[in-house]
Formats: sequence, C-alpha cells, structure tokens
Amino acid sequence: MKFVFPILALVALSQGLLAFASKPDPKQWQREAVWYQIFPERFRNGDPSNDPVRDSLGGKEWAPSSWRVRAWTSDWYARDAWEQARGDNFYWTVGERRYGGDIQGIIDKLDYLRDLGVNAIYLNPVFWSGSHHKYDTYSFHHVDPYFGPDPKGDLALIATETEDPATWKWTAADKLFLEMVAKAHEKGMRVIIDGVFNHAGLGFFAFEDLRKNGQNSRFKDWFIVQKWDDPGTPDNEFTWQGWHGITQMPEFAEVWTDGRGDLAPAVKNYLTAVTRRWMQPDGNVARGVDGWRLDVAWMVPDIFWQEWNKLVHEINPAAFTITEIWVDAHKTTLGGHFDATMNYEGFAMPVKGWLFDTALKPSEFAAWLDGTRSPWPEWNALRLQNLLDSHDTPRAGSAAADGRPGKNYIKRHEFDLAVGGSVSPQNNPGYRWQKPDERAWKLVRMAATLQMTYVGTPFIYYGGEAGMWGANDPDCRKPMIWDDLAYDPEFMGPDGKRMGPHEVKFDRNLHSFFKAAISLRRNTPVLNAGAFQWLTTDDNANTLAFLRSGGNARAVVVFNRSEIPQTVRFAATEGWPDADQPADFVSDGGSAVLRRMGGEVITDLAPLTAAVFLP
Ligand SMILES: [Ca+2]
Ligand SMILES: [Ca+2]
Ligand SMILES: [Ca+2]
Repeated sequence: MKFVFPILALVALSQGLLAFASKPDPKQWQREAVWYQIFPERFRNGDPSNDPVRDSLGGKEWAPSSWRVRAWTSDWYARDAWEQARGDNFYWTVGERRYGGDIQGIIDKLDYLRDLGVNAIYLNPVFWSGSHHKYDTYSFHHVDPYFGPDPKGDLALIATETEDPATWKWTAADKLFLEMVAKAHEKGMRVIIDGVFNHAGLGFFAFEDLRKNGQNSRFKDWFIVQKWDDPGTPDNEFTWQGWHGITQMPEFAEVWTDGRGDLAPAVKNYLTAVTRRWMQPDGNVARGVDGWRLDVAWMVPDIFWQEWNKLVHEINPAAFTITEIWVDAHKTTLGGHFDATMNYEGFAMPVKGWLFDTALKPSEFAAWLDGTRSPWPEWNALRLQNLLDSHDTPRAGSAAADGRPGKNYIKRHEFDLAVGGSVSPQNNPGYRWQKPDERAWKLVRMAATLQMTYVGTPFIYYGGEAGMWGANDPDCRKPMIWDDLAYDPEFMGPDGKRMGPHEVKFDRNLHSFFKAAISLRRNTPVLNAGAFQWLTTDDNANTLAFLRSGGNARAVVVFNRSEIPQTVRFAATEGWPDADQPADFVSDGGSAVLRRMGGEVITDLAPLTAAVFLP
C-alpha cells in the first residue's frame, strides 16, 4: 500500500507532462506538409460532359467558330484547325486552349496523391473566370461552372445574385468543390486555394456594372478609374488601371492614409465575405479550406493583409496563409502577418544557380541559403514552401536540361528562373525545351532530395513526379501525364517544324523515386523540425554536406554535383557513432557509406548524386 501514493503522484505528473508535450499545436501540420500544386484546367478531366464551350472563353471574339476542346493526349506543339486558322504562331492561340480538367478529376485522383505521400494540396484559382489560368476572376464567391457538373444551371443561378452575400447560392460546382475538400480531409490532406485579391477580370460583376453605368455605378469606388467616359462624344473614353497595365485584370481600388494603404472599404467587405464563405461554408469550419496562397501579395496594401490574416486565424487558428513573392519576401510576408512565402528567392533560384547551371559554387550556394533563411524567425522558416517550379516557371526537368555553365543571364540575381526572354523557346530559340535526358533527371532527383531535407516544406508542381517537362509558361502547363492514358509523342517543335519524336509517358521510375523521397521526409521528423548546420562545402570538388539535428535524432545530407566520383569529408560532431552508416536514401538508387576516421567522417559518392544518412 505504501507504494500507491507515489505511483499515483507519478501518474499525475506524467499525465501533466504528456498534456504539456502533446498540447495540440493547430499549425503543426504546416511544417509537416508535403505540398502538391494542382493547376485545375490541366490536372485531370474527370467529367467530359462539363467541358468548356466557346462561349465561356474570355477571348471568344478571337476564337473561330471551329474552336473545340483539345484532346488531352495530343502533341503539345501541334495545333488544331482553329488554331492554324489564326496564323502560324503557336503562342498566339495556346492561351485559348482548353483541355477540360475539373473538380471531379481532382476527386478521382485524391487516392493517387495520398499514395504518393502528399498531405497538402495547393490549388491554382478555382473561381469563375474566362481564362484557362483563372487569375482574372469573374466571381470570388463561385467556383468556375465549367469545373462542376452543371455549367448551365450554375450560370443561371449566379445571374440571380447581387454583391450582397445574403443573395449568394451554392452552385453545383461550389458543392462539388466542397465535396472534394471533405474527401481530401477524410484522406488526411489539407487544401489551400489561390486568393487573387489585387485584381479581378473583365467579367467580374462589379466591373461589368461600372463599365455599363460609369459614374452612376454603385461600384464606382471598387476600381482605379483613370478616365470616365464623356457622354457627349461617340467614343468610350473610360479607362482603368490593370495589373501590370493589363486591362483584362482591373485592379481593386486602395485607400492611403499617412503612407499606409488598405483596400477600398466596399472591396474589403466583399473579400471578407468571400473569405468566410470558403473557410466556414454555412458556418462549418471543418468543411472549409485550410488556407490561402495570396497572389502578387506585395501589390496589396499592408493594412488589408494584417486585418485579413487576423480574420483568417480567428475563423480557423490552424489556417495557413502564404504569399507569392519572388524576392525580398520576408518584409511583406512578416509585415502582413502571413505564415510563410513560396520560397522562390531562398530555394528555387539558388537551386537552379548551383545544381542546374553551376553558376554558384557550393560555398556561394550555402551563403545564399544562409542569407535568405536568416531573416525568417525559425517558426516561419520551417513553413516556407521550397519549390523547384510552378505554373510561372519552366519545369525542373527542362531547367535541368537547359542548365549549363557560363550562361548570359538577363537577371543574374534570379538565375533567369522565370525570365521569359531567356527560358522559353518563344523568345530564345536555343532553349532546350525537348524531353530531358537521364542526366537532367539525375539533377532533378538531387534537387528533390534537397527539397525533402532542407529547412521548409517540399513542394511538388503537378506532374513533376511523372516526368513532365516544359519551358516557361505556357509550356509548363501541359495536361498531366497519367499512367492510364496513351499520349501522342511530341513530334512538333514550338516553331511548327517536326522535331521529334519525344515519347510522352508516365515515368514510373521517377514516380517511385518521389514516393520514396516523400516517405523519407514524412517518416523522419528531424527533417521538418530539426536545427540546420553546414558540415562542409568544397568548391573544388563541387560537393557539400549539412546536418539536421534535434534531440537524439540526426540526418546528414551529402551532395556531389561534380561529374566524377568524390570523397566528401567533414569533422565529426559531438557524440558521432563509430560504426559505419549505410545511406538510408540515395538519389540515383545506388549505395553510399558514412565512415568515421578518427576526428573525421568521410563518404564516397557517385557523380551527380545526393545521399541521406540517419546515423
Ligand atoms: Ca471536364
Ligand atoms: Ca464618350
Ligand atoms: Ca494593388
């Protein structure tokens, strides 16, 4: 009996400790995320009956009556009759192509994503728009009718609404979208969507009214009007400010006081209602999206962002908000109270600079990563999205294939990651847009290994795991390559000449590699939470190594970027084991062993290979 009391006390203590240790952090999922980006029009056509019709195109006046949805499996640079009728330039018509991807297609492939190991999905814009990319939105409160099962019915329903949220209905597309979110949640995946809050599209209801009614429109304060129409003249003098001068994307009005800006009150009210609608549909947070990626975040004023982030986290403390910013991302991101940014500056650009182009030496690459990581508090740094590519850059396979030393960059500080004049055959006929060879894929596998092991979260652009390639937008937006579809080979080149054939086929080997790499990441907590430290950089051998550590856990990651085998050596840190450590993961599928030699640790690594050890 005398032992009872202490045992009870011990139980009470351990329960207290457990409660403390396991105090749920609603935002923990954000650093454990393995992201997958879906461009909905190009991911999967799950419902051919809803495919876009010519009348749905924002540019329908440019589309001949022979316009039709393009075959999913067709040769990318070959052109349909309606395109050829418009002239001989591929790039003049590709923007009006539709392939019919939709929400049902995403639902159909959730199990594919779960099997790959993905636990977080970022969707490019899903809201109604006349473009294939949907960054020129007609309604932020409706999913595109052509992504859902009943486009005609949806359009009729939308026509009965005003800007008053009390009049908003749930369309068939909206409902299917929410069903998709629910199914993703059931399968352990979070979903964030694109918030394009800087501008709308020409078909946006408020802009259409403004265009029609001019200064008498009740939406006259929503946009930046440069000149009103003079009713006394036959021409329409009405002009407005568009994003980057693009009039198809009218910018929302801002109000500025003492050097600080906000969005115009009516716009802010609208976007507040939109945010609530998708985060807590009918008041139910569990059915809502898990966060937002904020398009061109630096172009929207900071008071709006601060108050919007407060709102988002009041609605759902677990929500994630991430900016799209290409350089100097930490100022706007932290100033606006966001969680993180798409890590173009601190990951995609330097990875291209070192691994693909060898324009950086290992020591310069390390200094770049340190310099771009250090402005972030650790909490935010662990949530950065470490991407290799996106809908706005060439695909990693093509960047690797085109990579070469001694490049003349247009923007040296970005390694021309997404500079159109450089990384597209549209402006640079020498760009290597063709199917990447095995050497390029070796480099991609090294880069993906870095994604899985560096500070921040890995981020895969759809099809990166399937062997897709392509130059800058639009060539990075080809229809997804699926294992169950047979594709025409790429015969045609971007200049309309026969250049191929390049076989287009789901790459099972690469897919297996990504699955294994993601599994390593998800089963090794020190990779998403551990402290970071360089072990060595060797500019002569073109190798480097770093350590992630926390508690008793350690991960050592070693890269050989040279074209010959190299021995990588670094000083043993405290408590280093004496026993040989075989690699737990090698990017080229080979093997490697970490050996302790006195005060040093060494490993021999094959060319163009990365290895991960968990000693
Ligand atoms: Ca469809
Ligand atoms: Ca006039
Ligand atoms: Ca703006």
